[in-house]
Amino acid sequence: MSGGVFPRYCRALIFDLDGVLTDTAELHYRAWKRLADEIGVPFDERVNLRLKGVDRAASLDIILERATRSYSAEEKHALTDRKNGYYKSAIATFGKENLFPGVTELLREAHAKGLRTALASASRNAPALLDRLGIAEVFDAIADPAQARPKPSPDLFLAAASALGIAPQDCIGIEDAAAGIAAIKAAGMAAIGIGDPADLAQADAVLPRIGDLRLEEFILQEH
Ligand code: B16
Ligand code: MG
Repeated sequence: MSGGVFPRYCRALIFDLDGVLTDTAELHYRAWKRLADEIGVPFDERVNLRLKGVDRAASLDIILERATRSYSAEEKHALTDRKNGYYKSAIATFGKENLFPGVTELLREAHAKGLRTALASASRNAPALLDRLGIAEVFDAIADPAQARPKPSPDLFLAAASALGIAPQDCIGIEDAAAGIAAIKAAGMAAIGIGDPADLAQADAVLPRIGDLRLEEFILQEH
């Protein structure tokens, strides 16, 4: 455990969804890529890194930075709807088997250790996705992205901690996106990044996969 950064007695884990619990980050990318190709705007994995954890409207604005013309609010609305349709078709067949390896065990172990768990996803599709993944009942709280400023604002993580009734400094946030790690740090929590340390420099620890997370390395029990 890295001294001083992680809470001495952690009480809650606050999870991002896309890219942390399941591989929808790739499906968001493919849906945006399809849309960008259709409207002739260059878009690649590098630009996509900036979209991770960022809400739908702001993601489109980032993609349209490379457009050769401007788009009206109505056109943008139609484009985000189109992308969301592609994304929803992609997750229509999702089930428990789409959870990343180790997620079920991690959530079970967290509860066995007396930790509370919450979700801080920017995705409006999160509740439907949790249902499909069979873990909707597992979370003690789910922050509502409609009531929060988008990441890197701390709002989603603060709302999750507040719904749990736990102080932010007693929580650990888990994220795959640079914007999400920034949100966790802005909320005053310790941050575990999932992915490449080069992309998640602000995280307090980075693991390649959620299945590599060993709670005992971060959590001390009170007795
Ligand atoms: P939706 P997370 C985020 O989810 C995704 O990382 C991001 O790519 C997506 O644009 C955003 O949700 C909004 O999703 O279009 O479904 O509302 O990583 O915060 O769980
Ligand atoms: Mg994510």
